[in-house]
Amino acid sequence: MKQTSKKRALITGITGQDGSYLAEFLASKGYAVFGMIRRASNDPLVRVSDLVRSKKVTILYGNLRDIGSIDRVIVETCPDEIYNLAAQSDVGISFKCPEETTEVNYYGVGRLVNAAMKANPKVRIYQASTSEMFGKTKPPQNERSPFAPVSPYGEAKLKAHQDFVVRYRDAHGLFICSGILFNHESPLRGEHFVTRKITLSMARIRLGLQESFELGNLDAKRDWGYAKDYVEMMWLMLQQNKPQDFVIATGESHTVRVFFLEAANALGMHVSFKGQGLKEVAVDEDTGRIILRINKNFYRPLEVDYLLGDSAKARRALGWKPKTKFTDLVKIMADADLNQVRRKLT
Ligand code: NAP
Ligand code: G4F
Repeated sequence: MKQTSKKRALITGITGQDGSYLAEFLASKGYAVFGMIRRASNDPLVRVSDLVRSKKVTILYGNLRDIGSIDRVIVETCPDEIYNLAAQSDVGISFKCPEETTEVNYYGVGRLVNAAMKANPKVRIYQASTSEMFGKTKPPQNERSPFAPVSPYGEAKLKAHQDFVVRYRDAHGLFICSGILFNHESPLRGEHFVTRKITLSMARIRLGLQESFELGNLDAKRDWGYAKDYVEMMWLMLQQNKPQDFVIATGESHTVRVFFLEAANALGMHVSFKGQGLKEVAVDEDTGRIILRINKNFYRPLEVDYLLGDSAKARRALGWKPKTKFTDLVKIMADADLNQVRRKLT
């Protein structure tokens, strides 16, 4: 039962990068914030421990694979707004675990949306859609671009967008929006995503704790923004008069190679590339050591080569402007990892 007049927001995926930034943002807006988490064998609350301790966020157990748990979470929280950020969000892993990916990223969305609509037809829902849905579509990509996903992750997210966002909005008048977000990163990014893998490994190499690390395709291009800048857009989409989908991106794209070079620069390291293909390496010019090798196991069976978002619609309708430039984003991440690794040393 509702006990306060505060607006109530339910966030699935609150333990993830975006969930933790969004929880902080909504708490600062005066929302009663509820986070759904799944059972884990170790503490899943590291990113939101301060918010939980200060009672700005209430945690409930639930899993997008389990309809009973979703029903219970919705009945117990009576949300005015739901932010569905929970997902198997790793594109590479989606090739290895396609069933789980479809189960959570497609059927899970259906379970949540149906349960939410049954409890409150006026609920407003944000669905975390993705630029991965564009796949092989030529850049720049915007809301009118065709979708051509190449990964099980992209396919599941696209089906969820078509079946539970677009169709439910048309057929049931549900207030549901897809944020088609391009890659966004931060010091809270999972350590297996390429940007964080680079900044963390390079920080460890810089402090002499690691000799080298391995990457896959250095030539894929991504439109990388700062996660902290992006969560406000999720909220803004649900404050509009009409539910609509929006592309959120910086409009700048860089290769993985450039991200690596920029991270080296941010850490005061001088590096150069030598060799070609799988034999290519990066050398630390100050020590002469190889610090990066290519490993074909980090290549994907199918790659999205070039993502570059056109968020003119969001700029117009939501006043969206990315605040953090690419070089500043890399510096924020590199500095945070250097400090974190140093703290662990003392
Ligand atoms: P993330 O850090 O990987 O977080 C994913 C969250 O989903 C975690 O809290 C995870 O819980 C939870 N989760 C996974 N399976 C679940 C299940 N079966 N039931 C309940 N919760 C489950 O991802 P993120 O980067 O914050 O991204 C948030 C959302 O935006 C995701 O849907 C992602 O696909 C989408 N997206 C992200 C980007 C990006 O660049 N970051 C771009 C476009 C779209 P555990 O902590 O227990 O694993
Ligand atoms: O950091 P990534 O794993 O991100 P990816 O695949 O673009 O997916 C992220 O962004 C999507 C939005 O477009 C989200 F929907 C999704 O949830 C996720 O947040 O890989 C980026 C690029 C890829 O081209 C990959 O092949 O980096 C390349 N890469 C090269 N070496 C690597 C590696 N990626 C990872 N994870 N690890 C490597 O060693």
